[in-house]
Amino acid sequence: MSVFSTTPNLSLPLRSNANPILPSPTLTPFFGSTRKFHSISPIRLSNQTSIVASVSDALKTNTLTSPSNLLITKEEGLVIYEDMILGRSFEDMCAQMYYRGKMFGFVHLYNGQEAVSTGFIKLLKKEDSVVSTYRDHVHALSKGVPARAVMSELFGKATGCCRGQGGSMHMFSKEHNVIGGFAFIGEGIPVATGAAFSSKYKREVLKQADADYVTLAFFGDGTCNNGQFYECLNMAALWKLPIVFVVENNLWAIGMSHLRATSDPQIWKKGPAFGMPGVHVDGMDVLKVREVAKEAIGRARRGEGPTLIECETYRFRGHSLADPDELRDPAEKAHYASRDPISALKKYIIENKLASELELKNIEKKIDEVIEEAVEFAEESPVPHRSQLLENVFADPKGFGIAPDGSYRCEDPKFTQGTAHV
Ligand SMILES: Cc1ncc(C[n+]2csc(CCOP(=O)(O)OP(=O)(O)O)c2C)c(N)n1
Ligand SMILES: [Mg+2]
Repeated sequence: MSVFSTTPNLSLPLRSNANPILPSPTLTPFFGSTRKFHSISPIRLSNQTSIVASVSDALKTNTLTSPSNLLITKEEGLVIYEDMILGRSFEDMCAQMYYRGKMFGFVHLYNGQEAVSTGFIKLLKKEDSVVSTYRDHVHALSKGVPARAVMSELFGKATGCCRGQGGSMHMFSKEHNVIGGFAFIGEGIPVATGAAFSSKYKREVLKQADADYVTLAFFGDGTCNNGQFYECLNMAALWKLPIVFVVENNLWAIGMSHLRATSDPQIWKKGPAFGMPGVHVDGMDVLKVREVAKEAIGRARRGEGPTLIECETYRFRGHSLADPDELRDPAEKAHYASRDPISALKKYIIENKLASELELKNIEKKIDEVIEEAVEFAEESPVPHRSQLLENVFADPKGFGIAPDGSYRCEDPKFTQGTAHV
């Protein structure tokens, strides 16, 4: 059963009452503290075929037709659980290390949003690419970058995945096809679109039959008010690129409520406007995320084009570790805390007897060790050599960073005093 039709069709989207984003007489907790959404009149239901469908309806059907009645196997459940625990524990350790002064600059944690990273990235092949934002540690971990390389990067050490030159907001790993965390919002979207273009070019122009690689572009709700988002939706739809645009709608852009910042809060609707499917999914439910992700990644891999997916999620901490998080309503925070995606998955696994409490405890223990080891590794690693400063800044640092005699100008004691002749 397809979660959404693959036939582009610009007719009015079919909406369902099961879709939690439908306007309702009482404000749904998802919409947080503003009242604006009340003013939008409900969209008429129709039987028209559409490129947008309710995920929860599709899942109901899926559950009924699946032979085991379960959405995942035991093995899949354990992989997903481990990845979500890894993301959460890693970020909790980051907070500790940040407040102990081990990291520099801004650090944005992902707690609460794990179902999105895990639900999507664990379905990818190694050759597939991921592009992230400044909230990127967990995307890198899900894609297989070792925790020690991410932690070391955060410590600014030479053994980090960017040799200490990127830091928290710029995770990158060529080996794992993590093609960047981006600090400027929206900046990663064109990069992801370019990666998807290169995959299509290799397959269709260079005739590399196995080049069916997919790119996932992750970004936030606030970023959807940025022009690069629209330009890239257009290009991706026009050229049928193998990309999935994954919006992590956590309701807030720093301290700006999504509802106050955008003319139409239903981001998924922007997909059909460009001729691609737009899907809305409960981003606190990893199994639902996984279902829509499977469909969208499959579509992209088959050459059927891009998809826009809006994941309704929530961050459990402030915008960054420098944010005291005093703006958001405590009732809203409590509501989402009660919908913790990790506890929900644990409940599903136990209730459906996919694994025992002990098996899950063992995973948690194993991850604790991984994180401890990552911190030790980062602590003991050397800082980068100063000469590394200019590497990857200029294609050819000679003439600027490198003096005619081949020495690095930054190693000249006068360089830091600002008196070197550069
Ligand atoms: C081009 C640009 N403009 C402004 C900023 C400042 N800024 C940093 S984070 C942020 C909010 C982004 O919110 P959202 O896209 O919802 O992501 P979230 O932090 O919620 O994950 C803004 C405006 C920026 N980083 N880049
Ligand atoms: Mg946001």
